[in-house]
Amino acid sequence: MDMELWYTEKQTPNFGITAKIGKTLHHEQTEFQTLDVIETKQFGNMLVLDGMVMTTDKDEFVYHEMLTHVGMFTHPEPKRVLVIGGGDGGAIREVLKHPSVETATLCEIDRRVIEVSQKYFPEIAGKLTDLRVEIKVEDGIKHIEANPGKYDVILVDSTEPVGPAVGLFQKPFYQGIYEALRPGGVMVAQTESPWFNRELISQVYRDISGIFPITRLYTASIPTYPSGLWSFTLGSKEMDPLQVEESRFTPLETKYYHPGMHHALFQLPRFVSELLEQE
Ligand code: AAT
Repeated sequence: MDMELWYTEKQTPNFGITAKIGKTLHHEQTEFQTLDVIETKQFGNMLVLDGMVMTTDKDEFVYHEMLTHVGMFTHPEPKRVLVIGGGDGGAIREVLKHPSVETATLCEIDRRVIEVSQKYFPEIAGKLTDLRVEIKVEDGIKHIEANPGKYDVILVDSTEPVGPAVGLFQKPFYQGIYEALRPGGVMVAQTESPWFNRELISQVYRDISGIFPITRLYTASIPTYPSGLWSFTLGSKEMDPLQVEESRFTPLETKYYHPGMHHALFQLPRFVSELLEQE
């Protein structure tokens, strides 16, 4: 008789997501976190850090495209781009689709995430060997401090605010990002679920609004992330993403993002936009 194996991520103390699984392809305790790669029947290979789903073969495109292209098209000519976290390489792959990019720097704290992704997620990590890519294995907070005025776009592709990622959700880090950006610079951070992380979204929006002249929030549907609805917060020094002209959008091969949705993204459902009302 076939044994049925299921994996559950307890996303909150009261709710979770369950997937039928095949083999566990990899398991280790790294210097920073537990790292698992599991075969799932529905979503292909799944990367799990500290018991939380980071990415899967089947739905990774939504997260990586949406983290990347909204900010990249908001900047008039992004040449130097930094991804903080994102050791699976998915955001870097999307960044490289923009012809203006000269260097795409990945700053990932855990070398093992990069190495294991290259082995089990070739479609996601495949572009990490591109000549424009520079890999720094270090803490994003330190990297930002050491590189003022260097980047055009900074994408924060971080784990949830636990362990080494706690500081990546705090105001001094966003101030550091502001300083690491050149004039006209744009940042985008993944900012968790509007269902389960309401205070965090409000707080991050308030913090980024206190630093950047333009702050915008948008969402995307990501089935394997908690609640399936995910938020991203964009901070911009000059350009409002709502003012991006049609002529700016060069055609890209994507599966979720397209220029026609760019302006509409900022029309939020009411239960999300109310998170952004500042007292
Ligand atoms: N696209 C991949 C999805 C991720 S991975 C987030 C990465 O951030 C991890 O590989 C982790 O090692 C790295 N990281 C954590 N803290 C730091 C830090 N201080 N500096 C640099 N890298 C860091 C994120 C998915 C988020 C949503 C999941 N529900």
